[in-house]
Amino acid sequence: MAEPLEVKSKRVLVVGLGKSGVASAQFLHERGARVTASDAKAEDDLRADIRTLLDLGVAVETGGHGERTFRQQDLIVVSPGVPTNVPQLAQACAMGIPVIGEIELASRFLRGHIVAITGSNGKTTTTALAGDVIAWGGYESQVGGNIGTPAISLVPEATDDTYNVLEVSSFQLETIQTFHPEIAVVLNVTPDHLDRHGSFDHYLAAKKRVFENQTSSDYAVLNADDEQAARMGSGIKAQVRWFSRKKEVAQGGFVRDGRIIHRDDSGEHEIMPASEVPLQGAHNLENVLAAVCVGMIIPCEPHRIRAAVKEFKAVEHRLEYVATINGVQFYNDSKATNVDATIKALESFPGNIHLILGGKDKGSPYTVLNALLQERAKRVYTIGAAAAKIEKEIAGAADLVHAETLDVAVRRAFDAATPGDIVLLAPACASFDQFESYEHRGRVFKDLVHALAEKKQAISS
Ligand code: UMA
Repeated sequence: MAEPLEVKSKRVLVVGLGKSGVASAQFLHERGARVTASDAKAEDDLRADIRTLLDLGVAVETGGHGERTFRQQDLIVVSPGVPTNVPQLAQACAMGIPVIGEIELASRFLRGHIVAITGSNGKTTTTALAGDVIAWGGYESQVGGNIGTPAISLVPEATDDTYNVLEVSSFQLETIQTFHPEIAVVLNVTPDHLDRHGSFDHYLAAKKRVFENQTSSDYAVLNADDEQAARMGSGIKAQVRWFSRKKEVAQGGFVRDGRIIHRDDSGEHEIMPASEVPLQGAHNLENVLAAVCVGMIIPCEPHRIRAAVKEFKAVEHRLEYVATINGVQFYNDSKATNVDATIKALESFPGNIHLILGGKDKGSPYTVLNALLQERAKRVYTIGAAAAKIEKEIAGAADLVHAETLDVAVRRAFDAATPGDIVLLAPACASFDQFESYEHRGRVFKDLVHALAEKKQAISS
């Protein structure tokens, strides 16, 4: 466990009042800190979220970040969605005021072990699965971080024996100091969040920070099939376990003759037939291999790892099956918030795909989708602010329908689809132009599909 942080009677500013900020402010207040919170949004837009804080007597600044508010602090805790180059924050940093992220704050107080899982795609599924593997293995485990439950909210339940399995994003890794996972997993790194990080190199550098406080008694679990993840194996202190779905690795998880095998100093262990993996897509086999490596490091017995994987259900909004209407299958992959995730979603189906694309652009090119669109997509329906850019970049690769909204996209896709077709929401964009979050977008999609199913049923009965 990292050196605890003394916050009692300290002036602490929490920046950003989403889930992370509200949970951090509450936690810090309970620990005796003199908490102020600041958010760029107007009070009316935050009212529901900050009620608890106001009831506790936390000072809340809304509608912008005051320069003076930032100056008068002993510590600043920043939410992942707040860029570190916000001028008030940069100025506070220059004045020597410590600025840490919520994940760093949590790690100072979390008892037990930390398993950190990062990557551009698959981290939510792998985090949930690794949490299950550890629990099936007979250990206490809890899951949080970028997956949706702020890590700071895990503190009350954690004991010295708990495995805290944290999904960590590049945003969260940007503001760590002593964050020290015993096991750090990097699944893959492909362009994402370039609007925030400025360049792929900066994004990659943030991801790499997951290893920076590890020692030779810790583990790094890396994808040997991913160019960037594979490169991370050199120059880190931790012991490396590899995983690959394409080749055998000396230490780690791989597939041989359709069976998942793990090899380490203790020898080879067969975990399970790959056909038992209940998740769609080659990328999910990688996620399973990563979770197997985590399980074997801890160590969990192979038959228990097998049981955990077999019982695992797809995470909501991650290539989630929604319904079949008149022979047309609907899948919700709202969590595909970048181009690479959309590629993985397209690769999961052999063809006849009606793809819904669009939302808030994140600066990566959509042209990389073109070969797969040509091969597998019947039609693309564009929505949201990025629609024009997408239409320009994928022109000629698939039939295009400018749908504008999700509602129109679902209806137009269903009208055009024939039995055996797939309607896939895998938008390659953030959701914030038309929705509160990717979860909100996914729920709206599912509601639209269920409403369509009810309507069709009413007509046919
Ligand atoms: N805000 C400011 N000033 C700014 C910018 C934002 O005050 O300059 C305020 C906003 O007005 C808003 C608040 O900050 O009120 C939002 O903070 P936040 O975006 O950090 O939101 P949280 O609800 O705390 O959610 C965060 C993660 N969000 C982001 O990283 C953008 C959630 O990941 C995470 O689940 C949650 O903490 C719990 O750990 C979401 C995400 O999209 C799912 N993550 C990205 C991804 O997966 O690609 C990284």
